[in-house]
Amino acid sequence: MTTERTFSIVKPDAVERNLIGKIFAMIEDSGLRIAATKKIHMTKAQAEGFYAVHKDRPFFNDLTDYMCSGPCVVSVLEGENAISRYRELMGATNPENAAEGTIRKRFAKNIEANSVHGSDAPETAATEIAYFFNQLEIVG
Ligand code: IDP
Repeated sequence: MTTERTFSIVKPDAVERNLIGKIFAMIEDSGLRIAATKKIHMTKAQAEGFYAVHKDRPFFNDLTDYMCSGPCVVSVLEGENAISRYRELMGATNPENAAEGTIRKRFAKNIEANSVHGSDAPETAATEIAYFFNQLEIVG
């Protein structure tokens, strides 16, 4: 059994539609714990830094515009196998392919405005958590 931390964003499309509580309820009902959370409004530069891995993709400019188009909620989630469990709870990137019962199936508007982000591996989780939180803000 491995207790892991993963990084989550409730993206601007979901915050705008007042869905923070419903998404947090799905996270907590899945057994994951919220170890840190805050509402922020990213700058374009912060969004570009966060998604730097996608800088050569055709959707990079639109994606980073969207991520700074309104506030979002960044969180650290904790639990056994938190990274893969949260990816499963989120559902596929494109909501048309997301399974029933997932956050994206329930709430995502389209492949870009897909309501949530979750880290895809331990290394990215560590980098993404450190991008937005310092150690004192995380209470497991
Ligand atoms: P993930 O969020 O499911 O891990 P990634 O492939 O890492 O998916 O893409 C990061 C984000 O970029 C997606 O969540 C989505 O917001 C956006 N994105 C991915 N593919 C496309 C696309 O083809 N068009 C527009 N936006 C996209």
